[in-house]
Amino acid sequence: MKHRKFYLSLIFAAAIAFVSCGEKETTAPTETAEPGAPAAPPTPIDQATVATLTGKVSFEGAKPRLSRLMMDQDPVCVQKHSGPVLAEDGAVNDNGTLPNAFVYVKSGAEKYTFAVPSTPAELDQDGCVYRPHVLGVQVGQTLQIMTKDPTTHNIHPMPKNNREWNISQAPNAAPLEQKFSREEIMIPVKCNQHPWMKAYIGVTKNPFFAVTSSDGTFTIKGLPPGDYTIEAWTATFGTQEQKVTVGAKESKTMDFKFKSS
Ligand SMILES: [Cu+2]
Repeated sequence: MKHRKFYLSLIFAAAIAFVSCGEKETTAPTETAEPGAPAAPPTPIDQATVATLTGKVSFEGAKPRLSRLMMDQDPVCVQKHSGPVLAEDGAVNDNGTLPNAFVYVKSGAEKYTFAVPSTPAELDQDGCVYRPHVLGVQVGQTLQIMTKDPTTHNIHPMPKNNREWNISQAPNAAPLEQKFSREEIMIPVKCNQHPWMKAYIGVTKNPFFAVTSSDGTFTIKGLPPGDYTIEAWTATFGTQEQKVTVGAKESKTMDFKFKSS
């Protein structure tokens, strides 16, 4: 009987050790654009003819109740905030518009090849939340991930169309640099250490995207004259698309209206 108890407790201890290990880290060598494929030169675009698209993403109906992010398991995260922190998915701005809508050219720009921006897109971790909550990068563009927190994060994008990876980042560690090789709307990002941490990355082949902020507006500049399908993506209220034709030097507006489901 004594032996049995001993073995049972051994199994129990092993199980605990297994669980506390959590998800294993996968190493992620930086991806280049398309493996083996030479990068095509960018299509020349006459900047004197480009158009601008601006608009607003609004919301109609009852605002969802936002859940509180429970950070208690890591006191360091709690200490960085002066009060409760609410989830960002489903948030509605005071003026009835939506923040964190990803508005982008879904089709119409395929005939162009665009230069990959030399400046990296940035994803920060501050107070154990991702900043920004929603961001866009171009295929092949460097995404730089920083931390301001005195705790270890484990950044874990969960793509369907790109390669999945997760990497730990200790306090004061140098920024991580990663690239995505295929377009994907949207890649959810979690943290394996802090289950409430959430972000979304839109990976596009063109530079025509914007994220709405506290006023719900967006601006997409530099559009060559032509026909486009524009999509507005939201984490909570679905997606909508609209078609637009822009002429040379034209400034057009396009508004999206989402409703409570
Ligand atoms: Cu974290």
